[in-house]
Amino acid sequence: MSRTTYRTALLTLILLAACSQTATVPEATPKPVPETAPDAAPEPAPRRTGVPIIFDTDLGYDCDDAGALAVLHALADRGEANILATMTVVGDPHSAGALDVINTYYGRPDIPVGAYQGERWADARPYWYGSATDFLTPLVEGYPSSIKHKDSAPDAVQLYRKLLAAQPDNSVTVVAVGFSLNLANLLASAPDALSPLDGRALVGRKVKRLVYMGGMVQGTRPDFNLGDGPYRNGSTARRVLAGWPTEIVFAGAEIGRSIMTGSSLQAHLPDNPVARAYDLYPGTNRGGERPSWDLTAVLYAVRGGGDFWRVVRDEHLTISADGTTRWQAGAVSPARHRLEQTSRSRDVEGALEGLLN
Ligand SMILES: [Ca+2]
Repeated sequence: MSRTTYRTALLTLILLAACSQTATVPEATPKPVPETAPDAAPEPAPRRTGVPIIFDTDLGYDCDDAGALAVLHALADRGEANILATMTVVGDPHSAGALDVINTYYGRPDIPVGAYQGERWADARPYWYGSATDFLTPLVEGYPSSIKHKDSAPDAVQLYRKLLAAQPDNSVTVVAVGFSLNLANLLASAPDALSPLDGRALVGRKVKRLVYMGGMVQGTRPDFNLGDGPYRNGSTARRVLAGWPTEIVFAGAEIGRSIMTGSSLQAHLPDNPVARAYDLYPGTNRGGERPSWDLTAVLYAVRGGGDFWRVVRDEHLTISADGTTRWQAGAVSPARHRLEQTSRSRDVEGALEGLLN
């Protein structure tokens, strides 16, 4: 028998045996169809990948904080960011609830929300545009969330300490897109049951980088996030600038100012609470857009500069007594860097709008 003939005969035998076995297997008994569909199997816990982020915001002063959180959720959906917590530094009682609304809408209702719980701000004072009540209350009352009032949210500093203590060393990126009070209070916090380290040592061990929306280049007026004013205190910003033990990368107001976003979100997803925030906020332009100050800080924190920005590493920041910021030649340690845009604003707009929709 030639080798080819032998192989053919062997294959034929194998096939016959297989057919024979198939013929002797009894027909499978069909499973009865349940009268009611069984509960869906529990979804496996989502894999937490991406840059671990703590988002610290003054949501209530502007709608771009809401847009920034939407961008962060979109990056988390893509596995690029892992949102450890969202913190508000705003004294308004509804700011924490609005954060919880947005986290819940994007399918992450379990993200911890911390709130500034220190001495009460004068809640009746006007905001930059309108009032926080006009802006935040419809979000909290119109959408599901487990937190409605800051009294049911943990203290921001306590939450920072608890979360940081549980993270790997040198791993966490803090993105601050509001005032500096939570960060200053964290640095000043004492060892406790959550961590044997004081705040500065805890940050130094666990935080990799702080990305701060603020620190405009050669400002001619007090910086909105780092200067003095209602609901904020420039002295806390100077304490953070001097005492924060890791690198800080600042995205000054000039970075997001000409990058306009928000209108497509309102057009495509009008029921989205972030679209509602842009609609309610009195400072949006006629097309429903707002500069992307906070959105750009989040995008840099997760993706780095990419084609959009370069990091200026040979300067350092000073904050004058009135909160005016200046960048001067000469690097310092720990590093205080700033972003400089290297691309067209519409390219960044396209990237952000692609994430928002
Ligand atoms: Ca902000």
